[in-house]
Amino acid sequence: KETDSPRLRLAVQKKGRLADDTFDLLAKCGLKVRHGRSRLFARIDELPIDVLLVRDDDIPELVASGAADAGIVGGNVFEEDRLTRDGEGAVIADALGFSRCRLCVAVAKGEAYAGPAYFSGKKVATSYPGLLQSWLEESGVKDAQIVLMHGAHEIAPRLGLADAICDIVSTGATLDTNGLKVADTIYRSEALLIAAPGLDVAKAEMLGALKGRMRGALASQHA
Ligand code: PRT
Ligand code: ZN
Repeated sequence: KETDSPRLRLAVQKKGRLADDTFDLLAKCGLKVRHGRSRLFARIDELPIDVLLVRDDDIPELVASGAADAGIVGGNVFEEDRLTRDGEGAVIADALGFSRCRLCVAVAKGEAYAGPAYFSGKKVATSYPGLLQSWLEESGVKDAQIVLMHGAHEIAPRLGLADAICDIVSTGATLDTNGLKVADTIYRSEALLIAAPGLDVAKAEMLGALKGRMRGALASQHA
């Protein structure tokens, strides 16, 4: 029976910036995502794939744990998970080239910024403590304080919560409106196809087929 044949479970963002690009890519691959009654699952008929619709932040853990076999997630979210997790994480199957953005440290426009040493003794608000910490360490800054925030970082300096922020920048408009400027880029992000560690042969083959279609779709797009 059909129910016995294995299907690949792919975790994608349900709604948001990444979701739009992800559904576009699947469509260009000739894959129609058929939404059923469930708000959590959708189905692809052209390939044996079930789509799990979730918050982007949950994708690395779902894939690392094997609850999903694969996922599409921003490099920023994947890398932050990798730097802050205990135990084995998901692995990168491919870089997809869309949803590009930068993770930047930003300071007030009036500040003179000459390099990472600026952050010595400063407070930096972010929801990326792992990526920020590792950049500070690589840059030799030992006494900066990381203030964990889950949104609206750009107002932290005005509120006196922090001296600087570390957040995703795309056009730079958000920083500009809040009187901030990019000091340094600490990570360049694009969407990644990630996979559970130790996929069995059947699922690895399905993932390979999906990856092949994605490569084809992305190549014809850039041709
Ligand atoms: O609900 P859920 O948790 O799933 O979504 P989310 O709100 O956490 O994420 P979402 O949909 O905003 O972003 C998903 C992914 O898109 C991110 O993890 C990045 O990989 C990528 N991406 C690309 C961005 C941006 N561009 C972006 N501009 N993510 C966030 N932003 C935000 C940024 O945080 C800042 O507030 O946009 C603002 C800056 O944009 P500019 O254009 O003003 O510079
Ligand atoms: Zn999120």
